[in-house]
Amino acid sequence: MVDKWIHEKLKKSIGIERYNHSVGVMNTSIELAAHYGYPIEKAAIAGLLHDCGKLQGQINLLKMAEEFGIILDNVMTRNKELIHGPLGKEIAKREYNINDEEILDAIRFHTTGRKNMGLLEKIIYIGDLIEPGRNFPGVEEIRREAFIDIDNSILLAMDNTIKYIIDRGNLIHLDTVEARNYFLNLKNME
Ligand code: DGI
Ligand code: FE
Ligand code: FE
Repeated sequence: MVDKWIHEKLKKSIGIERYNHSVGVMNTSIELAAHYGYPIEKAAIAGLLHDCGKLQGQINLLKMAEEFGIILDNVMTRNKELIHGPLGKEIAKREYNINDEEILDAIRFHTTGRKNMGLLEKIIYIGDLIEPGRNFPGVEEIRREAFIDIDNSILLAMDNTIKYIIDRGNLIHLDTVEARNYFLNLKNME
């Protein structure tokens, strides 16, 4: 479904393990898109490319972000694993010729989420966490809920992630906080 050159280029640039995870996210995103009525092809490309910013080897993420004109806030500067979202958006544009804003936003916000997320952003956010290769305490419940109530599954996933971040003594990104508040408010308005 996605052009072969994209698969080959991605495999080289992020490594086989991360590539296999990305194929898992692509397949789960296709299932979610079919379930919730989102264009399958767009979900497939976004799922496959969501981690295209996770380049292998020793690279200076800060320098690369600066070269791409990405403004990093202090949480991103201090938690470098958060940079691959915004970096991935730029790489998808420049190296994989993606121009679709929904796909680019889904890549950009797949790690933190954000308030008012669109359907593709939700599909990729949750697809990333429940693809078949994922195995963490609580994943089964989130997997089930993803096909029942995607908003509630994201809330469960965010609570899980935020607890994990706190346990490790790390900073919580403001987009993550705003996203959780957004989904919690949605639920309480029902
Ligand atoms: O790239 P993946 O490993 O497939 O998954 P990801 O992009 O969802 O997450 C990468 C890491 O980012 C994961 O360990 C959780 C972490 N993370 C998510 N939100 C935040 C965060 N880390 C910090 N410090 N703050 C956040 O708000
Ligand atoms: Fe990621
Ligand atoms: Fe991922």
